[in-house]
Amino acid sequence: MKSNELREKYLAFFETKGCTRRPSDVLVPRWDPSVLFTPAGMNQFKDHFLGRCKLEFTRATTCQKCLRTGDIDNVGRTAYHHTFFEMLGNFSFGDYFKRDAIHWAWEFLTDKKWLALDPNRISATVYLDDDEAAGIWLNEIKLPPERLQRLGEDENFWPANAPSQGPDGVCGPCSEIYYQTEFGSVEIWNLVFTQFNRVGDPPHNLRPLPSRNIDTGMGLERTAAVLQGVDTNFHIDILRPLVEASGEVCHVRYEPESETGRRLRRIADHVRACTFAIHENVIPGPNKEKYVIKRLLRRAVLDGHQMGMREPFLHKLVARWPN
Ligand code: ALA
Repeated sequence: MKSNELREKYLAFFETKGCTRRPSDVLVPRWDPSVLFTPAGMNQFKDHFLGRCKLEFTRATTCQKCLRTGDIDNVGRTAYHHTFFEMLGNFSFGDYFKRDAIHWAWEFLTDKKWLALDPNRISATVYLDDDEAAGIWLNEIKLPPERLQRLGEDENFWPANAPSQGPDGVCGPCSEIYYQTEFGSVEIWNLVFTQFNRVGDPPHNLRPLPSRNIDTGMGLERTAAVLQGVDTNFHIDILRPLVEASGEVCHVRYEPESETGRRLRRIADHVRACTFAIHENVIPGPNKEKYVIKRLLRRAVLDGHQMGMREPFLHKLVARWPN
C-alpha cells in the first residue's frame, strides 16, 4: 500500500467513526511559546483538551506534519527515526475514550477492508496500573496475555515521564501498539488517554481534566514501512526516491549499509525538514527555530562535503519529493 493510500484510508476510516477531518496545523506554531516546532498531532488541540475553547466538534482526525530533534543523532543510522515526519491522529474531546480508541485501532489495523495486518503479529503495552486498558486488550480484543506488557511512565505515559519530570500541561497514560515484521518489532501507534493536567512537582500534581480525552499518533512512515515490507522507513515509496536522488546530486551510488548510505538518508531527512520550515518562512538564523534549521542545513551540507561536494546541492532536492 502506497503512503498516500494509507494516509487517505486512515482519515476516511476515522470519518466513518464520526471524526471531523481537519487539516494539518502549521509546522511552526507561533502562538505556542512552549514549542519551536509542532511535535505531535495533539498540539493544535491543546486548548480543546483543557476545555478552554468552544468545541465545534468533539471528534477529529488529522495527518500532522511534525518536526522533532530529540532523536537527531539517530537519523540515518536507525530504521525508524526522522526529524520531519507525518503523524496520523484521531482525537476525542470528552467524547469516546479507551474502549473505542482501542477497538477502532484494532479494527483499522486488522480488518480486511482497511490495513488487513496479521493480528497474530500485533502486541501492545499499557501503563503499570491501567487495568481498564489492559482489560479491554485481554478480554474484549482477546490479545493473548503474553503479547501485553505493562510498563512505567518512561514508556507508557505521554509525554514520557510527565508525572515525575514534566512538562506541565495535558498528559495521560498510554497504550502503544507494536507490529512484528521480519526485521523486528516496530512501534506503530500510540494511544494516549489524555485525562490529566500536570501542574508542578509530585505528589498531587496530576489534576483531572474537565473531560476525558483521546490523543493518538500513528507514524505514517513507520506504518508504510510495515505495509510495504521494507527494512527502513527510508525505503518506503515517498522516501526512497529522495534518498536515491540525494545520491544522484552527490554523484555517489546509494548503498544502504555503507557510511555513504547513512549520509544520504540523513540528507533526505534534513532536506525535507528544512523545506517545510523554510516554506513557513523560517530561514536559517542565529536563534530558536531558525537556529535548528541552520543546524539541520549545516549537517546535510557537511554530509555532502564529506562525500566530495564543493558546490551547493541541497536545493536540487527540493523538487525531487515524489507525489
Ligand atoms: N501525542 C502522542 C505522541 O506523540 C500520540 O506519541
